[in-house]
Amino acid sequence: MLSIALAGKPNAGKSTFYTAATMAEVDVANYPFTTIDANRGVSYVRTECPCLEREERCDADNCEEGKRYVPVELIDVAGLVPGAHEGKGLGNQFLDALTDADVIINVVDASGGTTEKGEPVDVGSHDPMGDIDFIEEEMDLWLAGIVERNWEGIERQSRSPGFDIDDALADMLSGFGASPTQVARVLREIDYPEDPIQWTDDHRETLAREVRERTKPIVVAANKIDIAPEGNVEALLDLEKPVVPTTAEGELALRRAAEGGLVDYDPGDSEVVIGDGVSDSQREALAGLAETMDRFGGTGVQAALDYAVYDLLDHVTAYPVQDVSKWTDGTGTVLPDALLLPRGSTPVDLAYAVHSDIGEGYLHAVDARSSREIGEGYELEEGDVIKIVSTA
Ligand SMILES: Nc1nc2c(ncn2[C@@H]2O[C@H](COP(=O)(O)OP(=O)(O)OP(=O)(O)O)[C@@H](O)[C@H]2O)c(=O)[nH]1
Ligand SMILES: [Mg+2]
Repeated sequence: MLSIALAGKPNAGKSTFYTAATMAEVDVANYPFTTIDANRGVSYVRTECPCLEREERCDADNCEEGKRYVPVELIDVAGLVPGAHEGKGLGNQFLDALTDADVIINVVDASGGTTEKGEPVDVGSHDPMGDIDFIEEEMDLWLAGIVERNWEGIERQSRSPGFDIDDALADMLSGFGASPTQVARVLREIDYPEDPIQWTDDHRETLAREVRERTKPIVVAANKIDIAPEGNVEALLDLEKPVVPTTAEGELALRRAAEGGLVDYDPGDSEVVIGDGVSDSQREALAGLAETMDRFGGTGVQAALDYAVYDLLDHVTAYPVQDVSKWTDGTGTVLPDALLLPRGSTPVDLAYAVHSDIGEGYLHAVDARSSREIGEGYELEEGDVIKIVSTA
């Protein structure tokens, strides 16, 4: 499963975002380092289900009237302060939790109500701009530290015959979640000595930064938009980086209200319908939230997750089925599964994603929309419904 990590300085709203997005109960409080051990859970990205093209909506668990929710892993980690890579705050314990992540959501307190160490201050008194860069820098230095610590091993290996620096680096960086292809691509773009003994700290830092950028891309969640000064949010949105405005607390309130039957709201909806059963104070709070959603097109929590997977990671959703006319599996369930694959993936990749046996026994694939056979080199598109024919 794809893995998304919530990183950021303490007290920015990571655990609130996590709770809203997974509906799992974790500690949330207005002081730094509430979270110590990382929380891991299942969340979802939202897309349009192909069942919208059919007469009836599908019966998949994760489809709500054509709003399709595709599972991803979400990790909520301890807050990060400047100097974390040297062990400040909770230090490396935090950073190691990012190893498994495919993409990072950097939760920033856009309200300016907390310092860079997460201590509460008056709203608007801390400039959130700096909180974006230091997170990237800490991640880069953390990886540079890992490279540095492993360097002696690389130097030792270089004395044996047949040593290849590219292979050795790919091997070392695979522990950080970097694929050999990603490492190879980085190495093609930077200048470095073949002999590891001639590498300087600069070489190692450049390598670390480039690998980090490619293997852990970042989208910023400009959080607490419900209380943030307008200028702060505007300045963050003006950055030449991906930034999604969010109110994690608002999303959490909506999901709880929807669970309690007080409102009509599905994650990612741009508006909320307030029901009759709410008290006056609930109505007031929800109306305030509805106004924030009006300004930003929703609470942004679902949008940030979707951006991470569909834009930054450039994934597509494919739907394997057995019956090309009914779009069902062997038990008659319509569109039972939705799988996320990197753009450029083929029907063979989809077969492997379903099961390695299905991949190994792959014979051919059929596009369920046209009932035509598609070639092995066909690149899957968002929403493709595919029948895999396999010996398995
Ligand atoms: N107004 C507002 N407050 C929020 C929002 N999101 C979180 N908060 C509040 O911010 C404080 C910190 O939230 P947490 O979710 O515990 O923050 P964290 O980033 O996990 O903090 P650490 O675990 O200490 O790193 C809590 O008081 C939350 O209620 C939001 O969107 N709007
Ligand atoms: Mg937390």
